[in-house]
Amino acid sequence: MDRGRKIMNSLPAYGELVELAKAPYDLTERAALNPERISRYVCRAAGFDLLYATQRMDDTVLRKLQQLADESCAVEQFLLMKKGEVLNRIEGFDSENRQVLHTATRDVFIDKPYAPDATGQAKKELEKLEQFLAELDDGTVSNAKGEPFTHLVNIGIGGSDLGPKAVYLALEAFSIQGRQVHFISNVDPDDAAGVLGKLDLSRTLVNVVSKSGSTLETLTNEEFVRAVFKRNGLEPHKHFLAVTGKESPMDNPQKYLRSFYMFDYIGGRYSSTSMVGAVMLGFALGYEKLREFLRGANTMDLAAEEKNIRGNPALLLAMLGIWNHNFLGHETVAILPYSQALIRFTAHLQQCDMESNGKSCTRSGEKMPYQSGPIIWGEPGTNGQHAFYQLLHQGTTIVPAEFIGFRNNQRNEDLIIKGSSSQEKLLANLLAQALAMASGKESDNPNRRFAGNRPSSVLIADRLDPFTMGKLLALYEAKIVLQGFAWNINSFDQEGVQLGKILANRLLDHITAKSDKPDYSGMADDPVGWSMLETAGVLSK
Ligand code: G6Q
Repeated sequence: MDRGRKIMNSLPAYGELVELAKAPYDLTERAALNPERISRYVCRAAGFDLLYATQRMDDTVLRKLQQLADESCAVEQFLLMKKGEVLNRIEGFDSENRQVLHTATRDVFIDKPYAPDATGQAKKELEKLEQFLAELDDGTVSNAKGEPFTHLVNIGIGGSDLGPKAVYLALEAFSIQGRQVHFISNVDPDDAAGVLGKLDLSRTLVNVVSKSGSTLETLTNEEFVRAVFKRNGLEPHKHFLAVTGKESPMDNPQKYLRSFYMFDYIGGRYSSTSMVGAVMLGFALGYEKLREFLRGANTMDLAAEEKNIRGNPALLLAMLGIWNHNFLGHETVAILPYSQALIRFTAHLQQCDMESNGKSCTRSGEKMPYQSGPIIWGEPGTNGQHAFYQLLHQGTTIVPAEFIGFRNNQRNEDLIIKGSSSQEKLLANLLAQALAMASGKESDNPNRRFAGNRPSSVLIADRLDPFTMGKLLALYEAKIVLQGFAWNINSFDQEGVQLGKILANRLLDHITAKSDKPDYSGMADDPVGWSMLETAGVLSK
């Protein structure tokens, strides 16, 4: 089988899309957004409605996007990924060289998982977690006074923080009464002190999460928090949990109340459904709701195998994103959830998308001849409406938007004020924004003129519960990797992050006088002008 790996602009559909992009569908024409168009361009799958009539496309563009997806074998490669193909590689160059199996962590409830070994390992960890959660519930595990643990502090950074935090906040409404999770990620001592200062430490678990077990911020914060526990007369090994890779420097069960593992083939930013997210989420929600969340992710992983772009929301979002970015030339994407619970979801996607697809070479090491990942940003609506939406409507830069909304609220508490509930107000605002961006508004007054033709998609589900959140997370993960396959890039490494880490460590060695001068080996001399910083006194206390 042709497994893709072709440069996207060499595919036949590419040139045709370039031509079509010269005159994209005009959403500002009278009746351009008619009921027929709106009902024609809805993708209904896995409990989501994805409305995309407000994109600048028509059937011809859609057919060509389908062709581009087919020619790049995006879905086939997604399936190969799930089955354990080594995809984390740049051919002919020194690079990572691994399977990419985050989907295996949620294949745990199906009879014939795609990657049985990886799913077997995930199951084992999940069983350990189920047991631990049961012991917390029945009091077998408790604090020194026999009281239950009520708080959990999660220490981790990047992929070991952003996804878990986004998912926890999304589902906090479903927490077991009396349990709360808190997060420390930055190596800023005020972050840690601020979080700890609010807690009864005697009833607090600390979950240290680091796949490598060697991340400076996380290890520093772990020591910091251990010192505070000791100062308060508490024994850290009776409060601290570890989630790490086997044989990492943190793989030392004596130091921890429990140790859980995640595996090499799960990338940090895709790790929310591994123990990285599961330990924290299981504590907060309980095992059954954790299962629902994983089941949701699995449901979307299956839906993302559909080859028809009209029936696969992840593929549709991916290809519409490519249309807007590569062909219509829009450089950023705003992800705008109309749900306060999704307050950190865009931040998580910022990492997942930009770290995955912010690449400049193809999987054969050639310089990218077209744009790879866009800049991702956004905030929940309606707050964003009172901040940056001015630019979305009238700015000189066009920003395609992805709106996310829910028909029902999470907490079953709402009030009709002036004829509508708050939830209805939220949804009405979301839809109004998408329509206004698309249609625009003519006026003789240039200051009141809205050019329109600002594309968006609207993703709607019934309610943000654990099952739906699992689906939403997996939908975006699949969108990101499908785009990466179409662009023919390695979406699973992050060399760009490593350089800064190395330099910071060398600089710290210098500051702590372990070396006379910063070590610039392998780099241009004094690449960031540290000697200048020193002369200017920036590095001294
Ligand atoms: C994600 C990245 C990165 C990583 C952090 C934390 O894909 O690899 O964000 O998650 O650097 O790494 P550790 O989990 O190893 O501490």
